[in-house]
Amino acid sequence: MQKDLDIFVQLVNEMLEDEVANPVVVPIPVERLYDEIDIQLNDEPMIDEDFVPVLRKLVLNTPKTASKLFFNQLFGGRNSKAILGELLSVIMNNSMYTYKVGGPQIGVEKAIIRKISTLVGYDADAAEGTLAPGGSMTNLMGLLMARDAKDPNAKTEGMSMRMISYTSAESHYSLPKNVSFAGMGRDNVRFIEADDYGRMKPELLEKSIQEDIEKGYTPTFVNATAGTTVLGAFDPLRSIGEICKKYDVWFHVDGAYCGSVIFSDKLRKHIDGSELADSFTLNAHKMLSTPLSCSIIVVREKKRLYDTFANKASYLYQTENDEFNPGKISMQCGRRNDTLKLWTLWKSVGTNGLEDIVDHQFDLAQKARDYCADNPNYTLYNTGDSVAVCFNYKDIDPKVLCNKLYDDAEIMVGYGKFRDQEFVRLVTVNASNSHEDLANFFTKMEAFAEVNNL
Ligand code: ABU
Repeated sequence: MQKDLDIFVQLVNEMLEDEVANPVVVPIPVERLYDEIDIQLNDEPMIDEDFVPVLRKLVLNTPKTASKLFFNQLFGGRNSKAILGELLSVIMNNSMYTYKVGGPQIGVEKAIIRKISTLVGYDADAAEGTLAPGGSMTNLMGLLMARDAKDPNAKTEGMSMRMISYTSAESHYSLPKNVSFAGMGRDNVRFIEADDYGRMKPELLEKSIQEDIEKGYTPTFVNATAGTTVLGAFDPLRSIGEICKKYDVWFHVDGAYCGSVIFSDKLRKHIDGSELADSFTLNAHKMLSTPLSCSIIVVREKKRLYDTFANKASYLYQTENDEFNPGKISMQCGRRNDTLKLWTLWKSVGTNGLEDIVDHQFDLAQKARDYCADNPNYTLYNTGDSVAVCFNYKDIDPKVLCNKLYDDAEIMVGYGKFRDQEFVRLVTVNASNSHEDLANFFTKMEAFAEVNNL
């Protein structure tokens, strides 16, 4: 073990050093990947003297998602206290189904679930929650509970009614996928038009629900988004929640991206009405800076989790207190410890520190938007509180710009689309970035466009 730990420390140090000198990796074309790095598996063992250089090459050629020039996806950065927890959870290697096997780690998870439930606006004694490997999965859990709440026989006898789900046209792709997994049929998803800011129009949601009722269908699940994937927009939760209550439809909030505004006094207004939600997800690996993955779902009534996910297994549940046997409310059997990294971070910075992390990202985005707004070479496509900055520079095709920045190992940033308009989507979720780092992004990108005659 010690020898491999030494290799680990050595490689991490090399990687961190390299990341400063080369913040963006030169991409290896896919067709050359297996020629450039000895990835393929062999029958014969490899001694460390041969193996470590291969491992080093693999590590150093992997995209650097924590560098100051990574703005490509909805995660990034590196928080050392969170990493400390993550590394310990790997070494301890508990599975989070029972108290017998997870011990105090289960208590850590439950403490986090209680606190998040309270911040969402739930009664923590009535609420419950768990984790799954990513927002798509926690959203699926919300959907499955909605299906079973509407028809408890669905899980034993299969579907006997046409259950309809509703989501904004700007929401994450997991919803239609999950609907098919749940046996509810992709054709039974209604994509509700969003307004000019990318927020679901509640009046169109209500109209769509009424139309389905008239057709004899069963409105079952409404997915509202706190932080849409491209624009980072917030659906109006209170209005949507009231409609759900009126028509007895499960109200889920996909806050995977920006649900972490629950920590911010200044920004919580964007999820006003969250307490009306039946279920609420948030990904700490997005705005809270933990390593992937840390996706949490909290549910207003704990019974809902048990109704859908409870299971029996005498070989597993060998202690009495099921409250501390979270396998009973999980989609998984073996489940890695995804909460310790959030706990080590939370303990060390306090709830106020998490608020600072969240606020800082919005602040970075606002400064970047101000820069674009003040510069005639830029066109901005989103305004207001959002950790996405959607813009075009001069009349450069955003696809061409982003792809060339990537190919030339300059900057990792992606593009997105709202309605028919395509643009660069700069995401400011790396909380260790400073205003200077954002300024550097623009300087570098402008110089690159100039030099390359874009
Ligand atoms: N849920 C992650 C979405 C990926 C992205 O747009 O960055």
